[in-house]
Amino acid sequence: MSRRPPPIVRPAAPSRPAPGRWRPSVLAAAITAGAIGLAVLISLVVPTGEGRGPTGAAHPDHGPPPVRFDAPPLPLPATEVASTPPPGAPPVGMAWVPGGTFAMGCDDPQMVDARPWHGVTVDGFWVDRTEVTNAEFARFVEATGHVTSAERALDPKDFPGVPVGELAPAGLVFTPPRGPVPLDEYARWWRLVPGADWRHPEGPGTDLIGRADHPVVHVSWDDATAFARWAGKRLPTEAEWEFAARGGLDRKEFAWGDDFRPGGRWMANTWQGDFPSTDTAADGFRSTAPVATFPPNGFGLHDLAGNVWEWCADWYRPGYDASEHARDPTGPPDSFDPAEPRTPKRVQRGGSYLCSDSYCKRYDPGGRGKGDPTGGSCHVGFRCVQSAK
Ligand SMILES: [Ca+2]
Repeated sequence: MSRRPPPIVRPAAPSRPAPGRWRPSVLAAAITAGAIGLAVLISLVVPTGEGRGPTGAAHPDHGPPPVRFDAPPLPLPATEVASTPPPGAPPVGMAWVPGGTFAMGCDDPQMVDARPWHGVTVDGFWVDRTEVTNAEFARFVEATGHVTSAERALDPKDFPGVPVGELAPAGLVFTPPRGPVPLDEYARWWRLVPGADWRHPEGPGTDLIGRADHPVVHVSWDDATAFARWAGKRLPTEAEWEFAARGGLDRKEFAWGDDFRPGGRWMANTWQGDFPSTDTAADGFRSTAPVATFPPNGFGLHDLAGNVWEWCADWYRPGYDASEHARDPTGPPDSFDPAEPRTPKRVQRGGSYLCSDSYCKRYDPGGRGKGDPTGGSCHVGFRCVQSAK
């Protein structure tokens, strides 16, 4: 039984800034400079426009979030998986999650945005057993001609005076430094690489050979929702995602229980070694792993922890309102990220192959990530759900 030392939990990795919301000279500089990368981008860029809420209305200049952090939490219900039978034969690649009541969130003092525990009830739903793969995404692109966010050049109209060549499509690629670096300096390991996209995960010259069954990456929330519509599905709500991830267990540390490596077995594709310089890949994978390589959880679902972050439908706001028992919650009406107040964010869940207990332990079932809906990176993907009919 291996229990690890208390983790240091840091913010989830950023995603590519949204076209049209960033000062072009800095974006251009970041693209041109390459290795200077994201921290420069984050520290210097000034949003040039307001974000948009789900209705398309201008996003307000955010004040404090409406979440009542000081509200006394209600008594937590015991996790109870409903006995609702599946409404029919399972759609291809999907599993039935019968719904039920559970404790959502966590009490980890280092994951403030995922607190507190609160009672939630969800109805039954179908969910993809695995993350959407490159092969599945390729079928979608072939059928629809969809061009992903990372494959689109920034519109010169939004960036007058910037050479067109500097508005090239680009994706964020993890590039490990040669040795230890300060863990608050994203630029040391993230590069905005022109030409990096879902077909070229590490940039020009890379491809998907041998990776058909790996999760698709460099997909934005917009790309994921487009895929879901095409497939007759939708993205999970955050509550659905977490209920599915917990696999019927009650407040366990991991999607499979409280032991990170039961019987010495690796249960997820995460990072081993010193982040961000040395991944020993003791679990067998230094980047993405084929989906379903690791054991399923109690609902028969794979990779709810690690491999790639997964987009959820909800807008992101830190914390939860624990003052009432929510039923099939769909999240807050709009977004607020204190770290980037002017950039609306959608929720990501599950952590990735870059998550390490020495840096970011957000592969816990209650851990939360966030991202600009028009952005993506080399470790963000998704899975879909389908409502019961
Ligand atoms: Ca790994």
